[in-house]
Amino acid sequence: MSDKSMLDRTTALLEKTTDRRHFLRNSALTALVAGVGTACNSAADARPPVVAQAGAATSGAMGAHDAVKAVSAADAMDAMHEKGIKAFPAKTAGKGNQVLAPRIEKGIKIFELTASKIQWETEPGHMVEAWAYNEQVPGPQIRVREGDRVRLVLHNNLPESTAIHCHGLELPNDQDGVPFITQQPVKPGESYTYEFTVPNAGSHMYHSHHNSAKQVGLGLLGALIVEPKVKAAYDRPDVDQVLILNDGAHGYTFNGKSFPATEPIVAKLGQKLRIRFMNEGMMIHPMHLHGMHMTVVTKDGWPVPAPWRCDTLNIAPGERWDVIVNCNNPGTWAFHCHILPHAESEHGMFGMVTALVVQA
Ligand SMILES: [Cu+2]
Repeated sequence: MSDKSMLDRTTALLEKTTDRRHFLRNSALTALVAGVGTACNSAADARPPVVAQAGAATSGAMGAHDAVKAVSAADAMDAMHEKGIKAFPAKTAGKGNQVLAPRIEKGIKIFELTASKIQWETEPGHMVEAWAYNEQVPGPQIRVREGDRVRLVLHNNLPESTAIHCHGLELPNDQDGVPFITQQPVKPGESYTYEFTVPNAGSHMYHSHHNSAKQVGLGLLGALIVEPKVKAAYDRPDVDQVLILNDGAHGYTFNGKSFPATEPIVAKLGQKLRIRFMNEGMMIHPMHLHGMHMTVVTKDGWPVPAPWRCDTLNIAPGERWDVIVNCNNPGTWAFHCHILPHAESEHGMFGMVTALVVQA
């Protein structure tokens, strides 16, 4: 193709301003062709007519040929990004963090957890080996009340020993679930029973405390939520959402799924949303919400001295942070980890990305 015909094609492209997408693309292209280097130019409105700019292309930083090539490469990349977004929320087999109803015997709430090896779909078509409680990643959500008598029965169907630690509960020492410190490991094929009176309220977790970098990374974890005896205002939200972060063998996940298979959080305009962030991974994840701020109300289950506001909140391994979002801005808002390689690549968004949908 001669330089002249490429220039003609560029000019023709620039004149096709039929929709916003073309307009945006052409703005970028015009800027490139004119050698401006950026579409975000405060003098954009004062630009000379398109054809005259295109005529200057040969002396610009990027020639017309390069500009056409760049647009074509950008189109290919944008198509991949668009495909991922359009797929959201993508369907996958299996759903973790489902509330587990206890069996009640003589006033004791009994929860049975069976640890076994399963196949888990983190995103469409991506099957991974998981070590899971009751075939869920995260394991079933356990919800109890401050002062409840609770029995946790662990059945180990794994090829390794394991144990359960209730992370955040201030239990008697012998119920702490740490092999060789407070108990013997629970061998393959064995069962083990924990029993205690729930001492402190808040957003807590249960997880393996044996070979844990591997076992928790593979999915042996879950939310353990303790309702307080005396409720604060933030204990009566319209929507209560657990968001467990993990970054082990399954990649970057929210509640066991990667974007576009993560679940959107949905609230109606004016509703109060409580998000219970829990980090079961090995890295810090600064969670960033678009469009609205979060008000931090508890840390590791304890009320903060004074609630404070932010739009980006670091969630370190082992931490739980509870926030309230006043859903006052309608729309679909990106909600993601802001360590960008945990959320986006050349191929589009992945991993720790979801959306808060505020319905008007
Ligand atoms: Cu992250």
